[in-house]
Amino acid sequence: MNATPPRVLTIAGSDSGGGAGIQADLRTFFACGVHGMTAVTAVTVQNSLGVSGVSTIPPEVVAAQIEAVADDIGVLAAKTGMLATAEIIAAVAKACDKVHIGREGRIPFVVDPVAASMHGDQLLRDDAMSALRTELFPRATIVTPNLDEVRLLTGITVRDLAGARAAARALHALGPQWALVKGGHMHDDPECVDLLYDGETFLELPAARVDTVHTHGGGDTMASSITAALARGMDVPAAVRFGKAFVTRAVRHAYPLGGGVGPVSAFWRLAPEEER
Ligand code: PXL
Repeated sequence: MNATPPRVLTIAGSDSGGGAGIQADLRTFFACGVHGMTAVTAVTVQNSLGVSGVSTIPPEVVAAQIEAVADDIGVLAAKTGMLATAEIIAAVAKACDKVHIGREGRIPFVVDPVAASMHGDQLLRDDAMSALRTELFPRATIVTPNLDEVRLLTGITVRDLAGARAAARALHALGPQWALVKGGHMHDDPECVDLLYDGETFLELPAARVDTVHTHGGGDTMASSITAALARGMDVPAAVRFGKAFVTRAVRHAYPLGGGVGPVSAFWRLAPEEER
């Protein structure tokens, strides 16, 4: 018999264009050699030009997906993406407690507080941001906001490393074990410095900025590669270094798609060594 690979769960929305969301997560899980499972929260009608419709899944169906896979298959690490509504967030929090996902239950839990697409399409209702803060952040092993999400969550506009440190402190105070402030949206900075904080120590993770507009699904790819690494038993700093290296290569291999913004590409992992 073949060995069962590590099993991971994404709780997120579908992107019909295949660039971000559940589709990016599954591609990343595949490239990382882990078995990906899904609890779908919403179906977006989407192409490379943007989102033209959203249909949310009933909260009890989201919870049932989480419980079904956890009870039978088992989950070694989980992540969240687009959660859409406060009702879905409440159902996710309850289901995760039931199956021991999250810091109390000890199954690593990556909370990526997805608020909007790159085009500015809203993926989380206004009233749901506070539910994310109060219901999911205290359960998270790590939260992974970009700078737009940092501003919505904390009110802090990050312009430099000192601002990123203040934001990391404010995020950590909301209850996660670790906060990762991603610097990718600081567009005039030639480096994309991410800042990782556990309440005591700041770890700076720089990477050269890649000149491309095709970064759709970048945040999802980073959070899902961190999740895969945690499922493989890495500690949080090692998993974040792995995720940062994974997404940097994925941005370097991003490709055009349709008439708008193309996705980052987990395909780099399939390329010959010299082309990575
Ligand atoms: O990249 C964030 C994201 C997450 N989930 C879904 C999305 C997007 C961005 O467009 O569509 C479903």
